[in-house]
Amino acid sequence: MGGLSQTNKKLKKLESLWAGQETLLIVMQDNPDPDAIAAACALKELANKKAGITCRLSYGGTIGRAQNRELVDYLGVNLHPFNEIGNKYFDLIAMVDTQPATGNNPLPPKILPDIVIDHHPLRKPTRSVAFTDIRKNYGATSTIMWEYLSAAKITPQIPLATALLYGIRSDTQDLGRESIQADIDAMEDLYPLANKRMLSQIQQGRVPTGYYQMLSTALANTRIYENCLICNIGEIDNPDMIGELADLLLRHEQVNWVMCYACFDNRLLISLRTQDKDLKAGDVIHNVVCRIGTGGGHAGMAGGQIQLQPAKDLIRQCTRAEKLIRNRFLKSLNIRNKKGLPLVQIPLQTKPE
Ligand SMILES: [Mn+2]
Repeated sequence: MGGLSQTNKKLKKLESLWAGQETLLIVMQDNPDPDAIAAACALKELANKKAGITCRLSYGGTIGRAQNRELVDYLGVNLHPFNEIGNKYFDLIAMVDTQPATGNNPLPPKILPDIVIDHHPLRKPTRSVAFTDIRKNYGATSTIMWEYLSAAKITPQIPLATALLYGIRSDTQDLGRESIQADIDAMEDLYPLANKRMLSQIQQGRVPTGYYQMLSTALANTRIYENCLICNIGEIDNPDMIGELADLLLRHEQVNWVMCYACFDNRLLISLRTQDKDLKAGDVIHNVVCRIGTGGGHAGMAGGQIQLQPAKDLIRQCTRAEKLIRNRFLKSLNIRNKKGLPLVQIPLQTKPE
């Protein structure tokens, strides 16, 4: 079925679901990325314009990455931490770019949302949701949301168009990974509506010294095992960096697989990236976190998390979990050499002239 005719049908269903309702909570994943932020804003626009529904956008974790903060500022949208806003006072709950009980969003697993729109593979609990639109071949949820706006004949304002374009570009790495014709079409439609200068300003978001310190530590803690890299970032205050580093490391010319992990907020967070055509990152992450955490993802990228017990010795727990995920990861890829080599030599400090 073509994207737009499917979207038209879905839109009708959505309109009957939210008819007569007044408030909608839109839940994003923890540490929402540009795709999640743009998709949530687009759903808000749709619910506002088509049904006069008041929406609140909510997330877990932080808005850490400079580009994402820049994007939120530009959109002028209020994003509410879930622990401050809760879900009690809303007629409806929607989820975008994530699904119930995945472990990467703040909605308690007992609470089922009414609407789920996502491009990750369908999860079991999602089947019980009243309205779902899961298109796992799409490169971005922003592409799906752009189709909804088109079907509803809503032309987004410049900031929203810019955000949707950015959402698609960053989730597909400029169509370089896991994208389909629908993503290309959406980008072509959005391009004339977007503020290109603003887009490049957002992408070049300024960063503090700590960013380079983190990068330096992470590179020093990266080991190469045949065609795969494992990077231990250590403790971080900005979880978006895990995916950003994984993308950077996957550019290594000999590397097909990357696993990056870091400790954040009493959790061990993991990002996988691959160019492997035979084995999916989403399947490998399930092996890696089996029985100790949660995870999911696409063919080329996946993420997982392991909850640690804050009261107990965190460093020991972390070290044990790290060893386990490293071994499981290498085993999944049939890599026997468990020692690996440092990716880079740390140079001796040079004295100033
Ligand atoms: Mn996405």
